[in-house]
Amino acid sequence: MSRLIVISNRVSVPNPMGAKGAQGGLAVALSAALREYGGIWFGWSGQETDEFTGHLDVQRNAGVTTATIDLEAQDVDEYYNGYANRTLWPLFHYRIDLTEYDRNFGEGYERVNARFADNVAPLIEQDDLVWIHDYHLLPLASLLRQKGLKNQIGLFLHTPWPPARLLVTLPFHERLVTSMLACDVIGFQTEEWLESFLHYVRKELELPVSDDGSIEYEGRTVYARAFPIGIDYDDFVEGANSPEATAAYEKLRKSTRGRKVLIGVDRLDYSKGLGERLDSFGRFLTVNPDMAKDVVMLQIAPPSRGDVASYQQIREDLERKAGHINGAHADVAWVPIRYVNRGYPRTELAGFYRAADIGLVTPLRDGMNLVAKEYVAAQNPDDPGVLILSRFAGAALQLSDALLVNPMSADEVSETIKHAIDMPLAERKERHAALLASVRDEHVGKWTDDFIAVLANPVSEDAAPLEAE
Ligand code: ADQ
Repeated sequence: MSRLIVISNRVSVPNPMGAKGAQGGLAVALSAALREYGGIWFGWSGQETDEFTGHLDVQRNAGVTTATIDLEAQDVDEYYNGYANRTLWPLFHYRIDLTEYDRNFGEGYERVNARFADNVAPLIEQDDLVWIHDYHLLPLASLLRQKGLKNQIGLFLHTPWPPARLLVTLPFHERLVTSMLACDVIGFQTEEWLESFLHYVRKELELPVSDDGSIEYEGRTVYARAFPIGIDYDDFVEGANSPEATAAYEKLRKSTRGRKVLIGVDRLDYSKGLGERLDSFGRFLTVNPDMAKDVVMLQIAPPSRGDVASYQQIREDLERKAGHINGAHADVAWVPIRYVNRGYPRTELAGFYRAADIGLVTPLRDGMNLVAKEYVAAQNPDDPGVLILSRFAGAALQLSDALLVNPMSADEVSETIKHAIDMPLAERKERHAALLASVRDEHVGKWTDDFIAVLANPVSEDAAPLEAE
């Protein structure tokens, strides 16, 4: 059997003690695949070094081998904070207003991808399957090919793929996308992002794309497909029933004193629609003064990418907005928004989800969104909460039994909150049962298996052909 080489910007080292909940669902699933196939997980350590040496820190923990490199401060600035998070991330989330085009970022991105290629290539053996992750490493496959690698190489993009009209604002966009075609398999979260990618390939690169999503390029076939990611369902449900989750559940229920609880859980990122969400809740309070004091919103938003100015800005904006709404509506015994800037262990988070009557997941654009799936998995099936989900999250394609909303419309979201509060138990149970079946069946272990199966044999009959436009 082939080994598996996973390459991603950061590497999640499994806890040697095998502590539950220490890794997120994606990391757990990739670790499980690495245990099954053997192989290595390669990436950046997260550490900086004065001078890049390519020194590999190789570790083996809980049956998984990881190999990491340190990067120079300039690399981190130009590649990670720069091209990845100030150019590609906003562009891929349709925010050309926030996208920065700086030639140094582009050079840093190519330099670090070349450093990845130089240092991972010697670790790759003849029959290994190579699985590259995300927007940080789009050109890596082509750099590995330049070194003579003939292995099967797959790339999975966790973000959306933007419409061609936006992507063409990126200098050297053809070169970037063409470099991705050095892969054998390119995976997207949903059919929507896949179609968008294929449209770009047809229109801008003028390459033939067949009905099954395969692209002919330089005498090779590149196979593009959607692989919707899921959560580690069994593990999450187990966590939701743990004593830690029960304690968190009780803490939140007790402190909210029988009020309806709305919950939002997101990395502090402009793509998550946090400002629009607070505005929508503010609108709800204004339009429904009779109900206002019977609801509380808990927004958990741990800071991320704090070195990037747009993230510092959104943090300030949200603090101001939450303060403003609370100032306008609170009284001595009740504050409508609890706004918390920290992370919680997964079990505790599961208890909070379960205690919440409404899950508010309203990103402006999201590759998939796992919080929506976690909220569904954490509910009590006999008395489940209601999921309000942005139609612009990839997850909306699978979770169509949620209350789907346009997160840009405060009126629509406010009305939907009222609808969710009034929803009878029978309808809540019916919707939840349908959502739960999808979350349970499309779990993250299935996602790794599906991707690896197609990577190992892209043209097999199992590789369900898809409809292209
Ligand atoms: P993210 O943008 O990070 O992921 P998401 O899919 O929602 O978004 O995953 C966030 C994860 O972080 C969830 O597992 C959530 O529980 C956890 N988390 C958030 N806040 C937390 C807190 N306060 N404490 C602890 N944990 C917290 C990217 C893409 C998504 C895609 C995923 C996976 O942007 O679209 O779904 O990758 O492919």
